[in-house]
Amino acid sequence: MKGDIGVIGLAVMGQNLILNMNDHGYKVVAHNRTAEKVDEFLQGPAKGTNIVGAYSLQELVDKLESPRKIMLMVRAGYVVDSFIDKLVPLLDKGDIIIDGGNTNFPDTNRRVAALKEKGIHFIGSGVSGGEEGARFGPSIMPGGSPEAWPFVKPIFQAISAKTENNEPCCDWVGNDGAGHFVKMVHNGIEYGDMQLITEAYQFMKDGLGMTHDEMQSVFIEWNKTELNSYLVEITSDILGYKDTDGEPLVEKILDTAGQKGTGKWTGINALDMGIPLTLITESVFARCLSSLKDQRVEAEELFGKKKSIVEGDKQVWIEALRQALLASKIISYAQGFMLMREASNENGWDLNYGNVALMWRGGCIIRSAFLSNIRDAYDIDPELSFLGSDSYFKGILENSMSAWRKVAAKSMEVGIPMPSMTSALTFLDGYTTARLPANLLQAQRDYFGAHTYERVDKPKGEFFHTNWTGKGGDVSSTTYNS
Ligand code: NBP
Repeated sequence: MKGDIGVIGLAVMGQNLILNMNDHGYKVVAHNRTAEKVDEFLQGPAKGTNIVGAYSLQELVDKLESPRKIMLMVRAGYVVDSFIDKLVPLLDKGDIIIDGGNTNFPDTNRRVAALKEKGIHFIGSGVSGGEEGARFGPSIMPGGSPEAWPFVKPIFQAISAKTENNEPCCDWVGNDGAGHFVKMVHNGIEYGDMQLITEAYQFMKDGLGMTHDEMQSVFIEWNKTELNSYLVEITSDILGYKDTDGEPLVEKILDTAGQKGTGKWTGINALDMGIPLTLITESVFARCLSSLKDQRVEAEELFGKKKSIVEGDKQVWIEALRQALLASKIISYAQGFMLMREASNENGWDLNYGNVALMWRGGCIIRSAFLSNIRDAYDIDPELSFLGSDSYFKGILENSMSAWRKVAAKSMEVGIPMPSMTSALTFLDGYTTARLPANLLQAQRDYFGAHTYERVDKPKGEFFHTNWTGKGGDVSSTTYNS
């Protein structure tokens, strides 16, 4: 009997996905560049299963049922291209290559188009949930050649995470690189969620002087509210974890954050598309700032250590902080969905935002109860342009407003950096202000560069230039927006 699917790449994600597919009754053929890893896998975790090995790409291709489905779980970038180049001459028209790595979506756009010319279908799929997700149910976000989806759908939906209503956290996202785009935004939102939690932690620790056990209890309680999520849950575990000397391990970890690029890509795409994705971008910058450790140590000596003490009723502050975190999180998701909406319009992807929320509901790092409410919001209005306008989320934003302002103002007053929570509030203030000071900005642009402006008392699209000093000429610059 031939194999149902081939998987190339036997690192943590590949191995666990293969075992997951095997659990669901699929016969998987496993290949890896370094052949010894095939043997190690077959004699180790795959022992006693139906999984078979292939020591060359030709052997892999020969062992698969037509149309062949070959999934790459390898390092993103040139490694994916090199496998595609080697596979194509061995494949038949109608065969399917799937890239399940963290690929930047323009690469997927390019590969879908190039392989289409050769009659090969290509799927670029986000896979989230890390090792455990891959093994027992990840969130899977596939996009690319729609013709390929019916062949891959049963396998992907079987191995994916399921919601409490047993819905698979995997559905077709859209053409071209849509799946990888949505996965990128997922990772950007993950950056935002993590940063928001760390800001709450610093406010509690430095501002309220709370112990780790107290903070752990707060996160345990918060996990029983609208904030219920995987990241809040693991934060409570982390805060309670003691090193061998009985002290909290988290305080022994160097405060320099790493990043692999997906948050940065999200920010870059937001800038390219002109979407004010402030919270996620601040979260990326917060990681950049954290990495300037030596400079920060010197600067603290230079400016003096801040006494960031927050006076007042601790319980009142903790509840204010919870509300500020929840409201900021709504803004982060609202911005992320604004970005996906713009990308969908620009690329003709026709994204289903309710389905995206459903795919993130289980299996992935940002899984949370909150995503069910996002799905409901898009069920009510599939064209919702701002998540905060949905009645459920609008209610939370309005109810949290006073506490959120209190936390933001106090953090500024005592010098606790909270870039994500404060920028989220600033965004909402801007978004809900009908008249912003951009009129003055347009005047400045016209003053120094004859960039022209539109008038509130004339139709949009009519441009004016003023000779502000009486010295300049009447020639204006060309009107365009980048
Ligand atoms: P890695 O990203 O560490 O990739 C390891 C695989 O890539 C191995 O099979 C390795 O073969 C192969 N490889 C490399 Br590295 N360089 C190669 C080359 N020049 N030629 C051929 N093969 C090469 O594995 P992973 O952590 O399992 O992740 C797989 C994909 O899934 C990545 O795109 C990753 O970003 C994504 N992802 C990872 C996670 C996670 O939690 N780790 C979560 C979600 C998505 P070798 O054994 O011969 O060196």
